[in-house]
Amino acid sequence: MPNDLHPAWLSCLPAPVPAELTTPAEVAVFELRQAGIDVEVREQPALSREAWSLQGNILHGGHAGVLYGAYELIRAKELNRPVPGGLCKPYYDARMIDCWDNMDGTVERGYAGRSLWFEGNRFSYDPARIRQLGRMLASVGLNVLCINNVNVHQPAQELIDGLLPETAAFAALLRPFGVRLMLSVDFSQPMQHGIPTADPLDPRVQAWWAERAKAIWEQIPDFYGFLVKADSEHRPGPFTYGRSHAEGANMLARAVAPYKGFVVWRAFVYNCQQDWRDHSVDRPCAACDTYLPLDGQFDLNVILQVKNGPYDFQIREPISPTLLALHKTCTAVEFQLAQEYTGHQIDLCALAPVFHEFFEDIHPSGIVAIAAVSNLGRDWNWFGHPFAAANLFCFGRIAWNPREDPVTCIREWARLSYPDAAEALTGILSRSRAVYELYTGTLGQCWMVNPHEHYGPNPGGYEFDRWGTYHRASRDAVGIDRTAAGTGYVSQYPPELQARYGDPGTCPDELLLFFHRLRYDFVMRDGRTLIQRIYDDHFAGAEEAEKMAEVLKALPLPEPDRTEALKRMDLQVANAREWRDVINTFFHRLSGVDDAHGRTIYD
Ligand code: GCV
Repeated sequence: MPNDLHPAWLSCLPAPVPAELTTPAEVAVFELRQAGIDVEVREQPALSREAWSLQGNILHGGHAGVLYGAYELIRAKELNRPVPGGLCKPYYDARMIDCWDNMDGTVERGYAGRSLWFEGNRFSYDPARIRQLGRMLASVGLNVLCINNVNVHQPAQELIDGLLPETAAFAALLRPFGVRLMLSVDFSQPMQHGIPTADPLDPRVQAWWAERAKAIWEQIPDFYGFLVKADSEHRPGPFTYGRSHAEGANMLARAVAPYKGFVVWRAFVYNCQQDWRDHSVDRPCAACDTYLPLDGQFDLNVILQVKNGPYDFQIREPISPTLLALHKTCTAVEFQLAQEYTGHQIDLCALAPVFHEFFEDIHPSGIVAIAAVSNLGRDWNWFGHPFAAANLFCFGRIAWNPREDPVTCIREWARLSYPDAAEALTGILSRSRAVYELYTGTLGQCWMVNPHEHYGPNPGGYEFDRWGTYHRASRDAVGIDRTAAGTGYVSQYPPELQARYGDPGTCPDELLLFFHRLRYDFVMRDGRTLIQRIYDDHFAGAEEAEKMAEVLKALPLPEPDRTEALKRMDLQVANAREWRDVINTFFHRLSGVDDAHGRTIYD
């Protein structure tokens, strides 16, 4: 395939970065030269590692800053816009991509083919493609890559053990791009080495991790640290030993502290064995209930990584209250670029508005780092859908500067990638999340999706299951009452948000059924009844998807991207119709209320 090694937004840099370049400064010089930009690169140890500034025709920068500056200069030239003045530096020190790659070559929730670096339970990759990946990440300012699934399956434990030399060789490929390696670790790993426990307070366990950390940093001096999914969806963790997550995380943090390493500890902890009959347990409450009592107990090199919303990457969720409630803990927000619940990289769903909305509800300084689950894979175009590349691009731009405008980011990506179709594509992509939301989960309804696979409609799919993900639709009403009179979830928010969300009169329409259980005859702000709004939104979403397909067909896109995009668009249109008809029929059968406009609802 023509694009094989090239992400479209870097097509102005046709030559691959040569293997003999080993530092960001060398890569910066090479990239500027091939872009025809006559600027001298001067690395300045006095500047912070990632900062840069352009003074006259000298690009000054810290160790990786010179490379970030070079890519910004190249973008400015391509987009015909000025280079930002003054000192430029990222808002967050850690801008991470978490890959859920398994060593057998599969990718959990991966929609872009198999793993880029694992196959047959070992490392297996084309070094040129990994260098290209490093370039792609650096070009949008991303600087940490976790290469293995948070669900650590054998033999991924070997990455910090028997396979450490191979892991180190892989890390070396990313180093010239300022990208640091992170690994997911299994909390119970010492038990595979003759230690009968993984209790974090046991000195043998502590010594085992300390020895591993020493071995890792000896071979990978810029290693970032460990990512940990503990006591979550059956993964081992400190709860087994009656220990808290602060005790578990701090044990690892102390092992990595001598090397200035970090422990990124995921807060995705909830009861995944819930009884659907039990209305007293409300899954979105779980993270705050677990971590608020521990606020202030985590070591400074522990970063508690919290998903952006309290559930699990649904098309629309309120900001996670955990991120607003913790004031003495370092936190990171985790987004998902892999489109698990947002269309599997078949349906268009540009996520930049999701990142942007998040920062409307939290001051960026409330968290210390930012992460996203990868949408990359071995497919010829890296992302399955050629336009899914926009999600990595925009994530990088917003991770660098959380105040970046989402449409500007999308437009930049479109202009760099498909200059002849840029404006129309910007229009389509900027609307795509809203359209996906209309035909799938409008008004904050979550989880009406096919179980396990998470593509396509199934309103009963999770309703009588153990995952704590219910809509509880009945003959008269739908949604969960999460006010003080209901599950009380809303009280986890600061007062201003409690007031906004707690009253159906002020709660944004997009979150209405997330916070409230409402009758179908509830009258919305726009005068329509709730049931009519559900019908209207699903009809509108499917119709917009059809219109998007028409616009797309007319765009002058290069091949093979055009064929791939149109093929996926056809699937999206079919998916949107399916969602429209299944959801509308579901509610019509329950409520018995006809559509006010007499459109077809299949009973
Ligand atoms: C890696 C969801 C996904 C799982 C994922 C989990 C997580 O439940 O469906 O595949 O596991 O989130 O974030 O840990």
